[in-house]
Amino acid sequence: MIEQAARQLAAANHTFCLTGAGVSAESGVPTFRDARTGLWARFDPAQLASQEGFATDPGRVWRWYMDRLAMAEAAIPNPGHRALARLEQLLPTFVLFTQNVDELHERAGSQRVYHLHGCLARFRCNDCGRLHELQPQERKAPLPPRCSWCGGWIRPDVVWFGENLPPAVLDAAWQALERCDVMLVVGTSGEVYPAALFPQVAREAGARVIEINTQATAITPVAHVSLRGTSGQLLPRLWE
Ligand code: BJW
Ligand code: ZN
Repeated sequence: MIEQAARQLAAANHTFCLTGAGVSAESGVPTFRDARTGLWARFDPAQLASQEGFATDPGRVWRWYMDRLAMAEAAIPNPGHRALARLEQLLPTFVLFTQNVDELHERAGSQRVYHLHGCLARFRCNDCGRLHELQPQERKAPLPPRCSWCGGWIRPDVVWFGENLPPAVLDAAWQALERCDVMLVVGTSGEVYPAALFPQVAREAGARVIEINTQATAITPVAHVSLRGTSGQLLPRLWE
């Protein structure tokens, strides 16, 4: 199975890779939907990852994200991240679309990375949208800082439920989906839209869909090949 996947990748003209939280699990960054260790097993997404939750208690949302940012910054890219950076070097038309907000792909050396759900370490005003650089002490404050332009709350530049994905990133994704002949889907449950639609769209446009995950997911029925195991173990074997 893995040899077949490796052959398909080696022969691909355009490879679209979609990653999710599972890729960072081996770096110690928790996933969202793991029944025991996932963030949503311990925290309520409606309170923390929505405009309503932020309006209700901006301090709670801010502190939760700043704790996660500190964890992400302390994490180290794992062999799965490094393998994807290597694949990008080997395959000139490889593009990576990630749902992850931790930037471990970039820290592993990936350069063609599109962030579908934003980045934890970037900050913008919730009202006027302007980007802000923060001082270290502002991150540790119990409440989010205020925007120097309009006075609105500053928030991490991530995409909450009910919010649109960055239009330029989504446009790039739809275009790449039309072109790709191999899609590699790694470490995502395929529960969150619109990213969850990508494998089906690619397949309908003629791509081979290869899934890497420790378990079956909503993507599995759409995949031509499903490889079971961790991304850190399987991804480095894709060009052997
Ligand atoms: C391993 C492993 C190892 C573990 N190796 N594998 C159509 C139908 C129904 C609903 C909607 C729809 N269109 C839009 C919606 C609403 C909503 C949605 O999708 N809801 C569903 C949950 C039903 N979507 C939105 O609101 C999106 N916006 C949007 O569409 O705007 C237009 C619109 C609005 C309203 C209505 C209609 C249209 C925005 C979605 C934003 C998602 N945000 C979050 C939080 C980001 C900030 C933060 O980090 O806090 O993004 S939610 C969370 O889920 C996070 C993730 O990026 C995302 C996906 O999770 P992921 O990466 O798949 O992680 P897990 O935990 O689910 O899975 C991990 C996988 O790894 C598992 O399979 C494991 O087995 C595996 N694994 N270890 C390999 N070592
Ligand atoms: Zn502002």
